[in-house]
Amino acid sequence: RKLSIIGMPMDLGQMRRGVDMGPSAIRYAGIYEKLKMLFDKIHDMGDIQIGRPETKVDAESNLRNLELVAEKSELLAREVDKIIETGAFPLVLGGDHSIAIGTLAGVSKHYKNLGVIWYDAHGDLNTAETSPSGNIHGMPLAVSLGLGHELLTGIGGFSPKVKPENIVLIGIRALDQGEKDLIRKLGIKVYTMHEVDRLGMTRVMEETISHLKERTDGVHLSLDLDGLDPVDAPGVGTPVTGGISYRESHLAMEMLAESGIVTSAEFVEVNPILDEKNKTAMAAVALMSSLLGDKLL
Ligand code: DIR
Ligand code: MN
Ligand code: MN
Ligand code: MN
Repeated sequence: RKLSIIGMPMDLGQMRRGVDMGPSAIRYAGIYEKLKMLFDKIHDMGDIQIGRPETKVDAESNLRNLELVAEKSELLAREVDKIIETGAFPLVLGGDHSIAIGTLAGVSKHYKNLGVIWYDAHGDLNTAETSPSGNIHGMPLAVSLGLGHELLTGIGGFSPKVKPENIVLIGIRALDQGEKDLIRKLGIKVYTMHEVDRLGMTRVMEETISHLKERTDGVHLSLDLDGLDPVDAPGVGTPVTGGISYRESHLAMEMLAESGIVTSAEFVEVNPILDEKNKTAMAAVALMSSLLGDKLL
């Protein structure tokens, strides 16, 4: 079993600087030491080069940093694609959640029916038309469904990357009106915090796993640290109270590990500038190790 880690230090999908330091913060939190006993081989491929581009708002679409996000996502897609071709499990470190556009473009070409678990406070289902912010990190799941600016949906040379029935959202507690409409229209499976409270994480994950097992040939986990409660993950750009606890998140990761369905993952929105002593990156590393099979006994 092989693991390849790749950092995507991109903060262009939203307005708060510092999330570009996410990959460094996660490495500093001991990712290599925590994961090395779980794999025969770990290859840290380093970071995609983002540079220090100036923020530009696309005049026509009102999208912030559209061209840059598209260009850098194409680079990530290619690297993720290559990782899968070497037979390794790709683990992508963000960066804001716009990086999922590139990750999913790279992953999706290897599966006929890719499943996606979107673990997040937000739906990330906006398009330029519905977005209240113009921030691309609120759009990657819509883009992967083939909805949005063609510079983004066209990354990797094909679209869509995922079908609506193969998506499960977990931890949702902040949706814009356009996102609600889209969820209803496409019938996307969503476990909001209401369902997490009501059913408990065990049942949420049992249902998620059996739903995806039936219909997919690979599953990508896209975990936004703001899915967790800000008490457990304070270092994120858009915290929302009333989130999933650290313990519930561990349980979710352990159940995914047991199921064996997850074939790629990314951990995004870690912003060490906004954090308390790197707590959020440490939570990310702990969750990754549970996801990838770490057990106490
Ligand atoms: C909001 C916030 N829905 C937007 N999205 C965030 O800007 O589209 N996603 N924070 O993680
Ligand atoms: Mn390939
Ligand atoms: Mn997100
Ligand atoms: Mn979020």
